[in-house]
Amino acid sequence: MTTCQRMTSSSKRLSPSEHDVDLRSASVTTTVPRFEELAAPSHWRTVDFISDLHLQASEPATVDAFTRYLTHGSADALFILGDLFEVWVGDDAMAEPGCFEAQGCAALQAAAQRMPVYFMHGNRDFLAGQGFAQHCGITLLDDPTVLTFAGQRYLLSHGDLLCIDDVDYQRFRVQARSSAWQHQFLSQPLATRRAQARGIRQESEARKQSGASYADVDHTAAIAWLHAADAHTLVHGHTHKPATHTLAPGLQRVVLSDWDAAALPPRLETLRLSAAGLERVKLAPTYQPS
Ligand SMILES: [Mn+2]
Repeated sequence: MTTCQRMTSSSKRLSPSEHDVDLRSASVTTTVPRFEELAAPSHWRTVDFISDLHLQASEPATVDAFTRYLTHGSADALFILGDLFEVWVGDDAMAEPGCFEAQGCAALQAAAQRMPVYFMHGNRDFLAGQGFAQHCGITLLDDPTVLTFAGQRYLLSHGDLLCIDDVDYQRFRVQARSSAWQHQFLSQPLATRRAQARGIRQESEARKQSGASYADVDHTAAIAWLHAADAHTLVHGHTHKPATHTLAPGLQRVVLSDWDAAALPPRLETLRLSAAGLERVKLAPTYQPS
């Protein structure tokens, strides 16, 4: 069972029929999805990529680090490639005073006044909708998207769709992308949705404690995506295994770090794109528990 991975991504623009999983046979292919295209304006000198912050009430140090990063960050644009929030149970959640969603949104709102902020869904926050985006002043981004920057094409994804070995998860992903599933979930009272999310989180923690392994990005599928996108570099998160992999001559996969300000040493990192290419930038932990 892969419950923790099942709060999965949803782009309402893709219907299950366009997905690469056949529910009847559970066969998973490497069908390449459609790409959104985004051309960076020429005045962008630096672009930051982050993902997998998993903001939640029980991790105030990471919430604080995110707020500080947005306050002091110097990039010309920010791309959040999924799982900014540990869970998103509906856009109405951010209206609850003092909740972690409200804190995260306030930080995003302030940052969006200074630079464009793009948000791609992860498998945890796939229910973040247009209400959230409009409230924060940010732009939702399809998964995957090709970003053209300084004449190069970068393929951006959360990464869960490429973990094709986890068939149970991919099946759930198709289901959770459907408007019927989302309507049913969102029609429940907020407190019920929060309780369900807590239950899922507990199962997820139990699975992590048990040492269960998770599927990783499939290299054949990643290469197929890159060829189809006419791109040389795939940037993704989700797996929490930051590394740069050469997939084939001239093709690479760059994996973003997750964030945990309370870990020793802290994991606080952005991937910065400039005309010189991609560079990992460690962020200084500044949070002092009171
Ligand atoms: Mn994820």
